[in-house]
Amino acid sequence: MSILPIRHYPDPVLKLIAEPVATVDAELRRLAADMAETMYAAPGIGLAAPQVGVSRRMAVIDCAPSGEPPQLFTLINPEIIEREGDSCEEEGCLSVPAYYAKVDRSARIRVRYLDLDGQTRERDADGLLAICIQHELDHLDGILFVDHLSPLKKGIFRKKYKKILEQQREQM
Ligand code: K1U
Ligand code: ZN
Repeated sequence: MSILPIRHYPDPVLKLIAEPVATVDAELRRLAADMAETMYAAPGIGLAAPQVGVSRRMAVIDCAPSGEPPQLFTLINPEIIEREGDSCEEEGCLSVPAYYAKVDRSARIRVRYLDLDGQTRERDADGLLAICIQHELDHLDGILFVDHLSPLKKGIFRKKYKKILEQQREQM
């Protein structure tokens, strides 16, 4: 398995609408394993294929609390088929380092997806898992969490992020 480089905003691959997966095969399973390794190494609780430069509709998630056994969840061609309630929690993104903001999401969702055997499955989610699924599905549609901010907050984000990138360049 390999740790893949994570693409950062404003990389254009993060703005693309990802292509549906046609076949769940060994090459896709290998990509899923590499994405999981990359997510755990980051560390993060989710990772979508466009974040490693692959514009395909697949994401990995593990929201297990630290110290508990891993609960790796791989979603291929996921779609949210039911939504209920509202939530507004702070989010981060491995493609937008060192920036965090509260985002409005649905509180409870039902997601339909293919698993790594190509079987169609459905799963209900709430709490952090529901938020993470919505965040990862946004990545598959070229949407970053900062795209949910008001124009005022997005302007503040752009200025802060420019400074974060400048500081990172100085440290290199
Ligand atoms: O998709 C991503 O960019 C991953 C992102 C997922 C996410 C985080 C928070 C709310 C919604 C979605 C992350 O994993 S950011 C890092 C993070 O949350 C984390 C890192 C270490 C320990 C625990 C959490
Ligand atoms: Zn993200």
